[in-house]
This record gives sequence, C-alpha cells and structure tokens, in this order.
Amino acid sequence: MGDLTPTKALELHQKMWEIRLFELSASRLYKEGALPGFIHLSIGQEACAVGACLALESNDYITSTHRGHGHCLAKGASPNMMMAELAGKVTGYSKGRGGSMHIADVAVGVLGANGIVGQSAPLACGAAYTAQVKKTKQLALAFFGEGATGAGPVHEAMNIAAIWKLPVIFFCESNRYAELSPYDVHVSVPNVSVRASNYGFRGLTVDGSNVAEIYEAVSTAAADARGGNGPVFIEAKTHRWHGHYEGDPMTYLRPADRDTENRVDPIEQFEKLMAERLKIGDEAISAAKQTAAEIIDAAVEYALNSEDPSPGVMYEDVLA
Ligand SMILES: Cc1ncc(C[n+]2csc(CCOP(=O)(O)OP(=O)(O)O)c2C)c(N)n1
Ligand SMILES: [Mg+2]
Repeated sequence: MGDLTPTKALELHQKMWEIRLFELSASRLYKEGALPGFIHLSIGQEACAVGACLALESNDYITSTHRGHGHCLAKGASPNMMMAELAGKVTGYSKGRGGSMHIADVAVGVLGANGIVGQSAPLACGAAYTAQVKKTKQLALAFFGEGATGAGPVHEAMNIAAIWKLPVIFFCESNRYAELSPYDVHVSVPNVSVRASNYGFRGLTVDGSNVAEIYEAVSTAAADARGGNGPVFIEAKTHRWHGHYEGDPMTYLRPADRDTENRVDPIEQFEKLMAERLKIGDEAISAAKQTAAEIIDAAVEYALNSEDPSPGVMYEDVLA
C-alpha cells in the first residue's frame, strides 16, 4: 500500500465506484435504447483509470481510447456532460454530435477519447513535447490497450519519446482481448512491457486490479518523467468484464474467462485492503459508495432531461 493515506484511499475508492456505476448505467440505458451509437465499457478495469489518473497533477494531460469513460471520469471530466454526450443531448461535451468516443475536456487535461487505435500515444507525445519546450513540468499519460501495442503509431511514439526524453507515461491496459482476439493470438510475448526496453526505457508490469499498486507505479513514473528522465511504460494486467462493445455476444471467450465466479473485483479487493490494512471503517466505505451513486444518478437524470440538439448544431464549430 506504500504511503497511501486513508483520505487518498477513500478518493480512489469513490472514483472507482463512480466509474463502475457510470458504466452500469450506460449499459442499462443502452439496452433501453436511450444511447445511440456504439459504447465500449471498462467494467472490471476501474483500478487502471483511477490508479493512473489520481497519481497525476490536475494540469497533467491524458489521452484516451475508444474505451475511455473511466479515464475521463478519473481525470475530472463532468459525469453529467459525459452521460449527456452518450445520450446524444445538446448538453453533452460535443453537443451530442460525437458520442462516447468524442469526449474531451482540455480544462481538466482530458485531450480526448479516441476511436483510432494507437493514436493516443503520439498525441501524448505532442502534449509532452509542448510541456518540455515550455518547461511547465506537466506530463502526458497515454492510455491504450495491448492490441494497440501491435500498431505502428505506438512504436513511433515510444521511439521519439525515448530519444527526446519526453515526459510521457505509456499506460497499457492489457485486458486479455483486442476486439474479439485473445491476447496470445496477437501478442508474441507474455508481457508487452518488455517492448519498452527496445527503445531504451523502463517498462514494468503491474496488477491491473490493484489500484494501490497502480497508483504507486504511476506516481514513481510521474516523478521520473517530471525529473527529465524520459518515458516509462506501465502494463496493467486487467480484465474486461463486458464485451468489446455493448451487445457483443462474446462467443470468442476463452473457457477461463467464462467463469465469472472466480474473477477478481478490483473494487471489492480494495475495500478489503482499506478495512484490513488502513483500518477504514465500514461507514466511511459505504458513504463513499453512496456519494458515487448520487453523482451518477444525477448524471443519468441530467442526460435524460436534456434537450436533443437542433439540426442547426450540425453546422456549429465546424470552422476554427
Ligand atoms: C487504427 C484502427 N484499427 C482498427 C480499429 C478497430 N478496432 C477498434 S478497437 C480494436 C481493438 C483494440 O484492442 P485493445 O488495444 O486491446 O483495446 P481494448 O478494446 O481491449 O480496450 C480494434 C482493432 C480502429 N478503431 N482503429
Ligand atoms: Mg485489449
């Protein structure tokens, strides 16, 4: 648990619940037909988004993926505006025009969800380069999946980040599948973190269900990056509980992943740690969960009560 304080632990815990409840609400609303388009959920992966983002400063940047709700929430994006965007409402981040994969909030350092697999990495390098040139001590953390580590842009980004010693953290959520392909079908090594050594920087693999371990790993990597030591690659071994997209029949699941009984719940696991190691009482733990539930219920209500965009909104924000 490192030097995690009870206050920080409660913050991590509440944020994981916010993400879990946001995603469960999105899943339900999607089934009810209230959310148009595609959504990719991160249930089971909450510790990654939270451990990573809460180890950053508020003016640091993240770049995200198609599975980005958790990242954006953890970095401080508004649950109301996010849910409204998913619902295609005018009060959403992109006035309802973009949906789940087009959420960005530069004010809190969210440089955007991204439907193009692998492109979060070069974007983070761009933000990190700006910080380096301006000497702002900010850093950028790129989220991507293990599938993206087979894509060229991630390797180009790792190469340039190493050469220029950019303040970047490459954060890979290694969640067993890329779309419908199990890990061993598309990755040739047991841990993708070894790939960092090809570019001459540190790569490590952590337990992606352990929020405290992730928080510590990212805190150390952030200090390294800010100190001018260049990038770090962190691979978090996690577990995608839902399909690639909502509605995915998941016929491709490996037998071990069909067994839902024995899978580790990152939130439950952390609650045990909070009680046993940090001596945080049940009341405080339940209160944090309750606060998360209120925030997400309010976001659902906000989204459902918001207006649809008028057709004219299509022509707004087109020209810079
Ligand atoms: C450049 C590009 N190629 C292919 C796709 C189609 N695609 C969407 S998600 C995905 C798999 C991504 O897997 P991974 O990086 O492991 O992320 P995960 O979905 O597991 O979070 C693919 C191939 C895409 N969106 N962009
Ligand atoms: Mg994956």
